[in-house]
Amino acid sequence: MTTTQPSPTAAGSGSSATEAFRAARSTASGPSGVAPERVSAVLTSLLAGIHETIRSEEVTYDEFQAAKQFLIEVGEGGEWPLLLDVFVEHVVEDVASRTQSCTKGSILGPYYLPGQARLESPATLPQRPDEQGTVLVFSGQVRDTGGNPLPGAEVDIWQADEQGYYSGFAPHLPEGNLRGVVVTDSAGRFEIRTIEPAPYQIPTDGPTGKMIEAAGWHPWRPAHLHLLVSAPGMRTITTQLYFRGGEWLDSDVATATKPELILDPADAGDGTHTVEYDFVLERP
Ligand code: MBD
Ligand code: FE
Repeated sequence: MTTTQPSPTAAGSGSSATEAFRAARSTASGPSGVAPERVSAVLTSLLAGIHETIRSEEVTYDEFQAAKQFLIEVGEGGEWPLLLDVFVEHVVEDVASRTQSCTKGSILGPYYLPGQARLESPATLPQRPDEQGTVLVFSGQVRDTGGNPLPGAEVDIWQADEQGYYSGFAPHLPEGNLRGVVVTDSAGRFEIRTIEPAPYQIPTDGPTGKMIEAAGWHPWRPAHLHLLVSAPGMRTITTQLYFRGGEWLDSDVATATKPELILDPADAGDGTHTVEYDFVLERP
């Protein structure tokens, strides 16, 4: 790949995700404490899995110390959100989705930033005057499980640009670029004008990237749009949408694709792509 832009350094992306996570966490109204029985049950099971791996793989002292060094570097590099979201979150989402009958979900990932520009539909996502990439007009409707449209629903969308970089996590991009909260109209409909993102590469110069390379894996996610779709009284959907025929669709490093979440944009005849996708929200 030839590019005139700086490469996605670990310092510019993965580590900023630690600050974003801390900021979100400090305002979250999560559980204040977890019962000791629960802590004990989960920890016992987690440790049993690690112990069993050491026995079955006959892990050596050298390998144990290398693992310790790696974990220290993940923390120092601020890459815990990146590492956990790429390799663990998809299973948490899978378990959470067992009780859902709304539009399929996917992982949140490390690059969500709250408080973006609120835009009436039809909307154009904030972008640079010379934003590169195929124009995509993404429209649809937000409904409840009874088929009733949800006016005033929020479609919070964020995505990488045509080089695979996220604003807020790549120093050369303006704040809020390709991020926005689009509000559905009186018919529950939204229309969002944006560009098609590029696939995302995990920064190769940080501990997560180095681990992937050491294992001989690839560091790519297929091109995707991130979405949080919400309405008063409804369960918020966290999901992602992908593109038919896109590279890495069948080998996402984050294991976060689902067949129901693949868009198939059509050419409008002028090089612009259009696509429709509807969201169904359910009550909590
Ligand atoms: C991403 O863009 C992403 O969506 C996830 C889940 C992990 C790393 C980068
Ligand atoms: Fe992403």
